Amino acid sequence: MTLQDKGPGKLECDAHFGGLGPVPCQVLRGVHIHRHALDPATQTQVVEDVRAIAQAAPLYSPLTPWGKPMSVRMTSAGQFGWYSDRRGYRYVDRHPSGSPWPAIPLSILNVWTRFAPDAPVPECCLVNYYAEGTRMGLHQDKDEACFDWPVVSISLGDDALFRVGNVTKGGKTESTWLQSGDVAVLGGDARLAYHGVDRVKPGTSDLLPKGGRINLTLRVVT
Ligand SMILES: O=C(O)CCC(=O)C(=O)O
Repeated sequence: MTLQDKGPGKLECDAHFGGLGPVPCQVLRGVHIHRHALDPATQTQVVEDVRAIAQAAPLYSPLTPWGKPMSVRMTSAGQFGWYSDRRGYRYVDRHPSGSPWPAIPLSILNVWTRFAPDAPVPECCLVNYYAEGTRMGLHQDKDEACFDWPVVSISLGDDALFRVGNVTKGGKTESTWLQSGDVAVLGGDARLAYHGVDRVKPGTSDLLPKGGRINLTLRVVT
């Protein structure tokens, strides 16, 4: 992988993943954003598989530890699901209904293998559904036991304004629009970077018939 400095905030890399040829990549405060990494057919397949996940493990609105429902609705696939309520953020091995989480579909595991080829198999695929008007505040992904492995984040549907800060709270932040098919990798020095989604722009993709945005984050948990 070669990195090229194309001016402030414009570090670019030219990465070859899984023999599929170079993927244009922007590096934003250490987060590698692979533009248009998933072709339309793959995006359609992943959405179909996410639908099956949501049928087995319906979306719900987790409560923050302060008792406020999150605007983004969530569910998970894999051995563990990310969960939050008044007891705090954590991973749990069951959906709130009491059922185990469904397995992570192959179409999604393939994205992990392509962008995190050296990492163990992910144990959680968190599914975030952003309806119009929803957002996710700046936060770190730090509920995992080990930060050696990246978080691989897949965007599907409407564009989202993705904000990245620092590995400590506060300071300067920068944002970029994520589009359907983009894959962001938070790894290395950016594994614990604060990040969030300011807003979703309605009507910018026709992938999801009812609009909105799906984000999938794949993580090694234990
Ligand atoms: O929706 C996104 O692009 C980011 C999701 C996220 O930050 C998370 O699930 O921790």
